Amino acid sequence: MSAKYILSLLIISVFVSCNKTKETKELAEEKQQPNIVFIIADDHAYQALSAYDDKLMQTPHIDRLANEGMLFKKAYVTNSICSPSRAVALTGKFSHLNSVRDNLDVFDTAQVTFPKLLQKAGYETAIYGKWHLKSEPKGFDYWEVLPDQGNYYDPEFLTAQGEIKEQGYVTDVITDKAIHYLDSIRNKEKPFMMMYNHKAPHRQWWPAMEDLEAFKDQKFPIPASLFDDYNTKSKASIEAEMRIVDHMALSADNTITPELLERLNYDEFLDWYKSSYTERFERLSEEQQAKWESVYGPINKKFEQNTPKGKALTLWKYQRYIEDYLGVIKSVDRNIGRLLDYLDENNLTENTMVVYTSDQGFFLGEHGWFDKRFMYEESFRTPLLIRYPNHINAGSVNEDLVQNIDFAPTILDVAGADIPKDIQGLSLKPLFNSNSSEWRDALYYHYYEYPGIHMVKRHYGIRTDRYKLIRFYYDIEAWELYDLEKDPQELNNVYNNPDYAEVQEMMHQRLQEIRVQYDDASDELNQQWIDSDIQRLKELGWY
Ligand code: SGN
Ligand code: CA
Repeated sequence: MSAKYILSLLIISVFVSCNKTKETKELAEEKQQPNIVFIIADDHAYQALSAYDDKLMQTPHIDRLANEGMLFKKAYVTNSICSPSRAVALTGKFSHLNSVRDNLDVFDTAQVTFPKLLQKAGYETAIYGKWHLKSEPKGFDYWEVLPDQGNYYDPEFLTAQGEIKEQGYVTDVITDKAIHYLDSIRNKEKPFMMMYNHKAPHRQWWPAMEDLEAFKDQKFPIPASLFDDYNTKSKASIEAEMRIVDHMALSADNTITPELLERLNYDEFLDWYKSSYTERFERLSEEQQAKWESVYGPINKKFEQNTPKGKALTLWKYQRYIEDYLGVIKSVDRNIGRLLDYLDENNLTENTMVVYTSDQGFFLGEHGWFDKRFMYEESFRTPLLIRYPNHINAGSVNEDLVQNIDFAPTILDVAGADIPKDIQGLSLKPLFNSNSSEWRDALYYHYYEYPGIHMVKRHYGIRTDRYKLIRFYYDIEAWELYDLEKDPQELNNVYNNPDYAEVQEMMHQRLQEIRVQYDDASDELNQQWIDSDIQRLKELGWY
């Protein structure tokens, strides 16, 4: 054997073995199922998340997910209210198919959910924080969830072993639990999927002690539509009970003490709010109460000396509202930072997809409102940030129409699990590399909780990239059409405007198609929902 021959054999074998190592590594990487941290905040408006908009506050820790991953600019929900939205996230199906159309419905845990499918695919699953689906969580190896809406201070948790009460501020406590799971509970041989769901920033907005003064006296920009008179809209807007000036409680929401309100002969429209304020206050320790009074005492004093009326009251309440709402988000941001630091310090960042979203958006004074429920942008749209190193380029932005029905299929896809055929959402994975040219061109929406708190009428509708068509029904029959390009604030309903005749016809057609596509086109079934909802309200004595 010549030296030349031996040398070439050597080179070939080195090349082959290198290639083999590469192949095995690639295969292993391919097979390696990523961990998933799925974060759903409650009522977090994109207007209060600086990756979207920094006019109100900075959220540097949440922003990390956009800086190191992808910011979805057109993410929406199917039904802008808590329990329905969570049921959509778990199932990938619209409300009429997943058993939860409003906050009174009980989630049917016998149905297929993405956590159950992940368990079958070899994952360990856990959930900490807000659940709000009434039935006991299923499909989770570990769970500790807030009963119903939960409490901000010293919150109770439901666990497989029964109810427990913790000390501390809810956002810190949920994060402690999540980190404890990652550190000491989970099976480190398995990939994990952890839902880490915040109560914050849900009403009533009680910030952590350290954030009580975070936004004190900061002047916030006034939304252009704070004094909207809804003159082109249907009466669904005027009849909704969510105007800051008329329906936000001075006590429970704006921290004016019930004693002061009584002294001022101020007739709070619901006595429940006063007792709710007092009950919450009594949950605080003496030390916390003293701190609370040191911050809110002077605010009460000023209010007494110079009680705002009329337009000044709207502006005063708006200011108080935003101060506390943002204060509550400060703690969410800080705690997301803690969790991301934990992932960094424990070598988990690289192989973990982190998703941050909210159960829906929120009105921060737009149209004079707080709360959500409407198909208007501030409530329909929701934040969505996804970091997935090596799969999503840092700092990317997506502008496709995505929706919370897409969470379940995306997570299953990323985990390498099969996506059931009856899931209605789409995996977002193809969007991770680019804005896909083949993507849906419209979103469907359906809201049901009426009559109910905030009195937002039942409605459904469709949104394309440019237009939105809404039908309000039940004790009203009204259509609204918006040109979102010309009127992004939705102040000018152009339904029946001759200039939009063709658009209107096209949108009616698209709406009918999308109702058929998502299996929600039966007026008969819709009437049955109404009848059973009203029957339930009567049984509860609420109607
Ligand atoms: C509570 C709030 C409402 C809110 C619902 C539903 N009132 O009832 O303002 O719309 O929850 O919110 S409160 O004074 O009790 O806070 S959801 O996010 O759970 O759907
Ligand atoms: Ca919510």
